[in-house]
Amino acid sequence: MMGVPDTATKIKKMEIRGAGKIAKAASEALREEAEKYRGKDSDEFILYMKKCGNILLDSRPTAVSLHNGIFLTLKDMEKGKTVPEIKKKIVSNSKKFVADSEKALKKISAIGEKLISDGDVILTHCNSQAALSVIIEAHRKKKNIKVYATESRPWGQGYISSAQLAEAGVDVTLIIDSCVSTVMDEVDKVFVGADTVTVKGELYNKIGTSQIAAIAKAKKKKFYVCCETYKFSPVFRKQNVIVEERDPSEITGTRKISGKIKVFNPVFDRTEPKYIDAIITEKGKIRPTDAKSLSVKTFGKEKSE
Ligand code: RI2
Repeated sequence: MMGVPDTATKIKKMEIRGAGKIAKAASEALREEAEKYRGKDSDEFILYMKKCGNILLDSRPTAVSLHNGIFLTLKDMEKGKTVPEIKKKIVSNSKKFVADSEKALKKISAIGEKLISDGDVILTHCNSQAALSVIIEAHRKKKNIKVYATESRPWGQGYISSAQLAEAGVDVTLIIDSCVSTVMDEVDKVFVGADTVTVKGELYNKIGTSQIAAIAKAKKKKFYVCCETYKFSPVFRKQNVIVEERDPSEITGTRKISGKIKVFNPVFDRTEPKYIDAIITEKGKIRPTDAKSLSVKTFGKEKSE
């Protein structure tokens, strides 16, 4: 069990990573923090939990899953009149959020695998549990598929994806990110995850995703996004999505470079809706143009407009 500060540090350092995993870890940390709270004053408790939520929120700025996970865990806590009542609400919200996330992944895999045909060559980028669950489900359904997994520099999440796919028995080939164009002629479909989907249907996902989408479009290949609805973003409707930039050393590693050279290390990029064929969620397969109505259904009109 980890408290809020430990969880926030682990998320910041990428020891816990992936849009879904950070949201679940944040929700569980809030639950733990609530359970161990010993004070008696309900107003102080609410303030304390909000502070905890903000600490977690600051750990990574781009994935709206983190915001939504925290929001849904602390939702309606003010309705509790006493500390035990507030605790009960937070604990049940958190359990529901984590259970719903797991159920959502199962539904996404069932919906998404139908888009995969026997003999398909698939490309995936970075490490998305939602995208991998779809691919692995297709394999489980005995579809003969081949997967290219990009290395996903600088963190190399493609090594995790390749290992997970190989472990599941999928025929997987690891490629460097700049090999995407080379293999795209052979690829039939691209499946990626999401850190944030805006109400305009734009996708924010691992750096390099937009290049892959553009190459897929140019070569008339399908491009699918797999994500739970808590990655849809009512909060970013007015403000722009903040794209996280991380330390240059993540790119340069141990190489010595001149101090005159600047290094730019954005973690995510924006893929325009026109490149996306469909977004696969637990509520069904939608077009990017339907992102707003799904957001309204999920988070309410007021938040999503
Ligand atoms: P799931 C990851 O971010 C990748 O961008 C991945 O596509 C996305 O989260 C969604 O992952 P990072 O934490 O929630 O590796 O589908 O920077 O697992």
